[in-house]
Amino acid sequence: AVNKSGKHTWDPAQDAPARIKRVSIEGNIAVGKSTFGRLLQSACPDWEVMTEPVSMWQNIGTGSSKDPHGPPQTVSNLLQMMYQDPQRWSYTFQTYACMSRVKTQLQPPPAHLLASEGSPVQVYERSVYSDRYIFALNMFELGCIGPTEWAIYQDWHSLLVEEFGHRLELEGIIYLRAPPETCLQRLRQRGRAEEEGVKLDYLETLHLQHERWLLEKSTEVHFDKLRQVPVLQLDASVEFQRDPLVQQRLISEVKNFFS
Ligand code: TTP
Repeated sequence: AVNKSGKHTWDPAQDAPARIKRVSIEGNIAVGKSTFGRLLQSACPDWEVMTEPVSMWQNIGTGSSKDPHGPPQTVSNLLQMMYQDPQRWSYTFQTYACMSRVKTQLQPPPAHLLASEGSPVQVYERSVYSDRYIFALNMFELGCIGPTEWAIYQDWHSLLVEEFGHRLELEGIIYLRAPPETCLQRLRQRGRAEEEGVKLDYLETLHLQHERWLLEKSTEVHFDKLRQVPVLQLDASVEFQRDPLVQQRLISEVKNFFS
């Protein structure tokens, strides 16, 4: 919508102005999605990167803090629970992770993007689609999400995507691609406590899920529009965190792809 002064405004019942592109960064655990998001954010003033709410999954408040006679407020670390007992907690984890993504993807674009005269882009770390076609599918194939849970997950996921329709759609995907061995090295370097037990074979299965979804365009992907979203594949096996030349090359690949 455009108000009297000619500025673009956000009507939550409507789609974001069509000229704001929505792009997600996808790739294996620890490949460097957050680092790359920060690079994009600083190199492109018209790009707004929405970070992934990992800390929300690590700190879920349980019990009531409002009722003085109620149980004391405690905090659950769902990420840790999922890694410690995947059979018990994977379905719950994916439900919560997906819900937090829907909330993020439905947020209005920030004012500076609405006001931008250039080609604004809203960027997400992962999406409701990787929730389903990477993690939940993987956990189902590993037997950590049971057939009944999987049927229910797919049912409500399809309902959400159909109901929120174009507000969850993406105009592009950046696929940060690196060998699982490189991701394991980066994962060990960052030392997130919950991930201590992650083994190479788990990263290998996640790598294959990314390849099936993003490169082979697997028929598992049920949304036709999603299968047509352009995918920019970037070589993230090179060290890009500290090398400004590599950073520049990657950023210009992204700018060219989305210009
Ligand atoms: P990632 O989404 O891969 O985030 P990251 O911080 O590892 O990414 P990067 O280093 O590339 O910036 O996963 C965060 C943690 O949550 C990781 O341990 C994997 C786990 N996870 C799941 O188990 N299921 C999910 O659906 C998601 C999104 C994450």
